[in-house]
Amino acid sequence: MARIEIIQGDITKQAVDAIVNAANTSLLGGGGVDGAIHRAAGPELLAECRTLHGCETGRAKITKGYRLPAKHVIHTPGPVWHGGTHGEDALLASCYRSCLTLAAENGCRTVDFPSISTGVYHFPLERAAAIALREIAAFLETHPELERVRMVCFDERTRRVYEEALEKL
Ligand code: AR6
Repeated sequence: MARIEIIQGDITKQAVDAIVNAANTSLLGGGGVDGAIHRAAGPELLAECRTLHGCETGRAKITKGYRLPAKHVIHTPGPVWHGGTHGEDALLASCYRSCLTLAAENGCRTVDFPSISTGVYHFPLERAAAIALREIAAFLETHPELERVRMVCFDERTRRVYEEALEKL
C-alpha cells in the first residue's frame, strides 16, 4: 500500500492536515504524546477541548491545531490493555477508523498517527501495529481522496515493529 508510510519522529513537528492525539476520555490532556501535543499547540487547544465534553474510547473528535504546524488535531482515546478479553482489539480498530472518517469529512488529505495505546495504556506493540495498518489500508482502499497516512513512531523499536507489520500486509 503505497500511501502508507512509517517514519520515526516527533508528531508535534509534522506539517500535515491532521495529526492524531492518543488522548484519554476527558480530552483534557495528560502525559506521553498527549502532553507533548498540548504543550506544542498552546493553551488554546485545551480551551477548545473543554468545549467537547470528553470522548468515548474508540471514538474521535477534531479540533484546530493552533500553534502546531498541523492544521488539525484528531483526539482519540485508545483502549487500556486489560489482557485482550475486554474488547481491546475492536476498540483500537475503531480508533483508527473513527479518526480517518473525521479526517476525510474535514477534507484532510495527509494524516499522521502516533502508536495509539502502546505507551501508558500497554497495548502489546506487535498486535497494535497489525490492527492499525489493517484498518488504515482498508480505509484507503475506499477513500482515494486521502493522499497519505503515516505512522509517526517515537522510538526505534516502535518504528521497526510497524515496518515489519507493513511488510506483512
Ligand atoms: N510523537 C510521536 N509519538 C510519541 C510522542 C511524540 N511527541 N510522544 C510519545 N509518543 P502514550 P497511550 C509515543 O503513552 O498508550 C496520556 O497520558 C509513545 O512513545 O502517549 O495511548 C493520555 O492522556 C508511544 O509509542 O499513549 C492518556 O491518558 C505512543 O506515543 C494515555 O497517555 C503512545 O504512548 C494514553 O496512553
